[in-house]
Amino acid sequence: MTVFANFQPQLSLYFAGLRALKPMTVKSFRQKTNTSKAPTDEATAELEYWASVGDSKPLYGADVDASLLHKDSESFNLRNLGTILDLEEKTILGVTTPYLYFGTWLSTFPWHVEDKNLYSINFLHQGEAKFWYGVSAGFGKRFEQVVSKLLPDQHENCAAFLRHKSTVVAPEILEARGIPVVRACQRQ
Ligand SMILES: O=C(O)CCC(=O)C(=O)O
Repeated sequence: MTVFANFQPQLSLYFAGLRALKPMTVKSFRQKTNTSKAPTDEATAELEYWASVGDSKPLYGADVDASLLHKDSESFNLRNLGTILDLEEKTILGVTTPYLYFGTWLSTFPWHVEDKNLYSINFLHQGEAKFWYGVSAGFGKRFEQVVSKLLPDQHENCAAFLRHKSTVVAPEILEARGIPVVRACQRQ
């Protein structure tokens, strides 16, 4: 579950805490989350998202240790990508194994770089479009500086607070400070 609190009322800058809930079935997740739907038009959806996300407590079945792909599948098997990670003997959940995400309208994952600064691969099995924001690695330091300046208390508590995966910043805040943001809409 994602719990939102606005860091600064005048800016779209949020603390999003992922909180563990009791395990639930996919059926009950569906029942709990089928009340509101995203607008189909991407631009409207983006506007509505930023207008309402701060007041919402969206459920997100995030970081579920599972995969819908058959473990022996030879094509596009996220359990077996044939990368250098195959050499890692230890299991590192979400790194050497895939994570599964069950989302709904307003489900959000905070800004982050991937574990160990690795690349990430994401496959949308089913459902509505998923929207991504990204900042190129070349602007990574600047991103950290800008967000740290906007959140001095967080930065003082921990210089690596962005690693806590709990900060949600609207793209226009970054763009207004010279950080280009790329938008991608992922479909099934
Ligand atoms: O799918 C998400 O919401 C976040 C997952 C993630 O961290 C990633 O794939 O990079």
